[in-house]
Amino acid sequence: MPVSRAVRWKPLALLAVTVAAVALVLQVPSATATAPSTVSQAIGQQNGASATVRGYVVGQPTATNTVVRSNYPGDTALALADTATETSTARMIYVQVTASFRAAYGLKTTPSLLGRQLDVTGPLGAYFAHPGLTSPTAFAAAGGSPPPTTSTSPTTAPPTSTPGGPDDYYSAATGKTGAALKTALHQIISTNTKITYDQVWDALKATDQDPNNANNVILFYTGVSQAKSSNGGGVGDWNREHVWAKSHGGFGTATGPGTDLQHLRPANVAVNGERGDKDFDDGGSPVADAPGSFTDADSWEPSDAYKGDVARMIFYMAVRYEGGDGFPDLEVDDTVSNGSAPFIGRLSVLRQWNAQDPPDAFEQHRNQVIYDVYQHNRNPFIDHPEWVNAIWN
Ligand SMILES: [Ca+2]
Ligand SMILES: [Ca+2]
Ligand SMILES: [Ca+2]
Repeated sequence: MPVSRAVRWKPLALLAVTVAAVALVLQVPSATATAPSTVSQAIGQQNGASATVRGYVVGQPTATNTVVRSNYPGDTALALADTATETSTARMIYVQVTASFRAAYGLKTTPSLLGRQLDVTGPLGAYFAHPGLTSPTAFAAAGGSPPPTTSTSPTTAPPTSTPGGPDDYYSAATGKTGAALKTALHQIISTNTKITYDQVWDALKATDQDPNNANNVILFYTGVSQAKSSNGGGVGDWNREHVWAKSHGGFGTATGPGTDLQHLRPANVAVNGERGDKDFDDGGSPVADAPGSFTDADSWEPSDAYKGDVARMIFYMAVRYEGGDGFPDLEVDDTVSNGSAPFIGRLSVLRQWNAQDPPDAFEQHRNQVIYDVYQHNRNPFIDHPEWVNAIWN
């Protein structure tokens, strides 16, 4: 069983590695010793000499063969790898984070470090009985943040990378496009464990936990950090927002689409009510309770930070629900007047939102928690945003 399950950005990570490799090659003629070592090189140079190692933060080592990617127990160690997607501890180096660096380079205090590229300087030697770097003398950002995503052309075959779960999670979808890709993904993601509507409360407290405050959740549409305990139906409480409005198909809150965590988010009660069951589209008047959001009589436009999240949840629902399990076939269309039909729009705008707001660490993390803990299925469009255009074009 893999000891960590990275959310992978393989093509872009490979691109970044390629760029780094080219940069190294370009420095060969001068033969300077200043170029940082790769993690792979550092693993092979466990000789006690000081070196600067460049790698992506892929988690916190807690034992020789264990690296965790959430619920970090402390700020004392990092695992670095040559790609942000690495899951094999054999290709990681374990870095001790000594006291003076913990505030800035500890994962418990700064969980957003995950996926960042760092340069760390110090003697190369075993740590946790594993290739490592201990007693560091310097940490620095290498300038690399998690590689942004881009959309591929609809005619481009999907990449063969396998994000998230087990290495073969998406193997049945490899090389497919269009309807064949949608069918393959439906089969992959439809074996999920289902939870009750009451269980959704506690699940959201985990999936949407504030990375900087374990007592809070981050509310959808507003980004407000609010006490987990303030869930309910009163003014100022948070409740369970169905991003695919449950009236679109009338599936209610029976165990099924109405309890599927992949499109449920904690939201302010008033904001949830104002969104109501509207389709999604650009335009309207500003929403006072949700700065950056707009609405009019027939549609809702979330603020920019949530546009891609909304799109990927809607596309997930369209693939997950194809008329089986006694529930309607949910589909995306290009209108905003769907009423109670099992459709949501507007397709062209949702495609655009997916491209302009790529998955971030929070969205990836909640997909992982849903996969690891609750439903054991994944939103393929968080792992592969380019698959939206491979199916809907
Ligand atoms: Ca409208
Ligand atoms: Ca977002
Ligand atoms: Ca469908």
